[in-house]
Amino acid sequence: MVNDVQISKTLSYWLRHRPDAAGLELDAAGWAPVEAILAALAAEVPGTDWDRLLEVVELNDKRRFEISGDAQRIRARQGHSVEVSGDWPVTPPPDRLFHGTVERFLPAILQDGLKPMRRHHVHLSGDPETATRVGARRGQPVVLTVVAARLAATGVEFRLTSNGVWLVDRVPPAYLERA
Ligand code: HQG
Repeated sequence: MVNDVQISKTLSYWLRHRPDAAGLELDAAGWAPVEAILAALAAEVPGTDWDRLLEVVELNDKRRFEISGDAQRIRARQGHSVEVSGDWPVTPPPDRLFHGTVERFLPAILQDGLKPMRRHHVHLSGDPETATRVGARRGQPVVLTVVAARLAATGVEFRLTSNGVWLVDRVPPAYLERA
């Protein structure tokens, strides 16, 4: 039996990185037709239907996916490597935001700042606990504080997704402190 996490990973892969792998095309804002996703999922995981998809989307630990109001379309809320025009609102950040990483990346980060790497944006968390969990995906977590309000005052745009992730193009080293 394929579990929800496996289905979620498959959806992330298609909706963030490789829509072509499922024969899908995303629109400019990252939406794919639910019908096409269901057809692709059913080919991968026999028996996956609308109810199962809804369960995976609704029970998802990080609310990674969003279904449109008319239930016709689905998209990943963030994390894309394919070109999508994020339409999250520019939002004034709090004084401080947090980024979880690991020690081995620190020399490069302190020299070049935080870069989006393979994604579209640098992902920041609103609290250090969440950032700790993000860093822990790669090893012993290290949490960096981003002096966000001061960076925003220089004209850098911060966007807030509907599941509470802060997105920014990059963070220069002068705006980073070790938490
Ligand atoms: C690091 C997951 C060297 C950065 C998580 C990170 C999050 C640099 C890695 C979301 C660097 C990129 C995002 C530089 C940044 N030199 N390394 N200049 N700048 N890095 O996965 O923030 O489960 O793209 O510290 O929970 O780890 O996918 O970003 O370690 O919310 O929904 O390069 O992804 O959510 O890694 O994670 P990622 P992230 P999901």
